[in-house]
Amino acid sequence: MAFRLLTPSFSFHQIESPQRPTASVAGAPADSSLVPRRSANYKPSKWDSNFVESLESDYRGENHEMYIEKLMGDVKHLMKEVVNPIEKMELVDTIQRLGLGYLFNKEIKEVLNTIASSKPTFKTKKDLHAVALQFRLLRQHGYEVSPDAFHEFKDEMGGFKESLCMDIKGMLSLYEASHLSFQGEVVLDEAREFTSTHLKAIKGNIDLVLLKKVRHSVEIPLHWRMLRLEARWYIETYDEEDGKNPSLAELAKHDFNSVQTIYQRSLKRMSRWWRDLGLGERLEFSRDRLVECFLWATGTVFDPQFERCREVLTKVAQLITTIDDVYDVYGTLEELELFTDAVDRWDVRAMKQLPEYMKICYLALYNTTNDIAYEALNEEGLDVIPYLKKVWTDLCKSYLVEARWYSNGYKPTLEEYLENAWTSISGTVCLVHAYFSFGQKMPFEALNYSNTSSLIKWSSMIFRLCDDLGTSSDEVARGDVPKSIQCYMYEAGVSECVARDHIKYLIAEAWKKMNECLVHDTPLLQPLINAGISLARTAHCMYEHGDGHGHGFSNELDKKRVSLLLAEPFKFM
Ligand code: 0FV
Ligand code: MN
Ligand code: MN
Ligand code: MN
Ligand code: MN
Repeated sequence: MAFRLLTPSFSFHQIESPQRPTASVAGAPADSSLVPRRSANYKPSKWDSNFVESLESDYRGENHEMYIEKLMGDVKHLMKEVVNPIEKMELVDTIQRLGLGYLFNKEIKEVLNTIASSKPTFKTKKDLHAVALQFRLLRQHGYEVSPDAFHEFKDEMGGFKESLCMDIKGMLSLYEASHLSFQGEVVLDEAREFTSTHLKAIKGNIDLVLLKKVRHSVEIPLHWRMLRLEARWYIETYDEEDGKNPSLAELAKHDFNSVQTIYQRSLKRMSRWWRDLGLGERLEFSRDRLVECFLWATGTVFDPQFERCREVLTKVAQLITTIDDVYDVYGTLEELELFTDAVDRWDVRAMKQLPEYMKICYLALYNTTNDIAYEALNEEGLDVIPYLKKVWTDLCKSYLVEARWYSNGYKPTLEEYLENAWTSISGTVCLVHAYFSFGQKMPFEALNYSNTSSLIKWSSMIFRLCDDLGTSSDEVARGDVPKSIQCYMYEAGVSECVARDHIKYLIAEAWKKMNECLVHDTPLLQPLINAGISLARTAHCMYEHGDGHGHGFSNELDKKRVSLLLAEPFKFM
């Protein structure tokens, strides 16, 4: 594994006045207005800060909380009442899809323990939906479970039985289950191929709600979907189902609204933070994407109780966005060398060596990071500065590698590109900051566990590959290093279309490696594992219709999604 967060050295504390010949001799260019610079023509933010800061929801107060408590009691009762194992699993699945899983952790665990320890009956062994649902739920929750049961559904020739095509519910379950595969689980690769072909071919004349679910899933499978948006969609879909449970439907809407209130409160704070910082206005060439960054943060860590973590992620994502533009759009190579060196020194005196526009950027980074570290020290007694400094330094060094490649016209191989690009996408910066912001005292050494570093690496890889699919056309047109698609086109001599398919294949392979991280016996790391998976899911969502981040949701569909998530509560008659 190439990635290791080694215990950082404390050398920067000891060195009082480091000798940095490049920095002190070169200094800032005399007149930076004479330097030719690229432009990305980024549009201003789509979200007016007055609008954002005026968001106000009525869903708060004691009565509302008491009503939620009562509905929760109904649902717990329901979970006890249901005895049929298939119905039990369906109930768990529904609760999770409605976005309510976090309220019933204990009850869900009990159900899954029962399911995991009971032997399948003859009847359930033949029920594709039951077998697939059981596999998906158990694997998602980290139980050891084998996909061998799916061989039951094959014919003598070794393929899946054609008669399964009649069982659309079963096929849909198998399709969703196949996305939880590990490397080498061939039966699940075959299952994915088989089900997606048949599900895509469905024309209609089936139950309308089922058809809606099929269309939704073949677009993006459940396992790859950003949870909060999925909850919003599913709450609406569940309402149309014949067999819905009214208490569950009601609870889902009320809970969604109450979580939305928490998000709004945070978003307003973040909007003020960003406005007060004034960095977006000062650096006109850079993307002002605070609301989008908040969406990234919400996608990555959605649990209402992790408010601090979401706010840290929002700040970090906006700083990443700004600094990425410094490297990709505005900065000259000489300036970027200086900035990278300054971050590596992590010393406020390093500002002296920077041009004006970089000074403000550097100090914003330095102060914000130190504030985040202050909170971890104050709340959990953890000195996290060496870790935060390390991830920022690694990020800037990987940005610099790309800037040098661009400046030399160098075309890396796909492998060489990805070895750097999984760092330059910033997933490590996000996840390490998240790790120290869950409000628990997290052990430093756990960042080096092979499971943790693998999770961070493959989550970042998916993030990078999705980003390249969504953003590289504009980047290459503007002037940038070849991204994964272009690297593969040169290397394999294929068309863009073929290269894109190859990148999609790499995304699916990366998911397998990340799924392997689900099985672990360190409950303390569960929030980080959830965040890693959710970051990858959010990347799928942000780049589904192109560059959702850079273009700031100019697409109406994307814009509507933000509004549903952050601004529009469910209404009641
Ligand atoms: C960089 O986009 C950017 F702003 C990202 C990755 C979003 C920030 C969100 C989080 C950190 C969660 P761009 O496509 O310019 O990135 P590259 O690396 O391709 O320059
Ligand atoms: Mn779509
Ligand atoms: Mn960029
Ligand atoms: Mn970049
Ligand atoms: Mn990009």
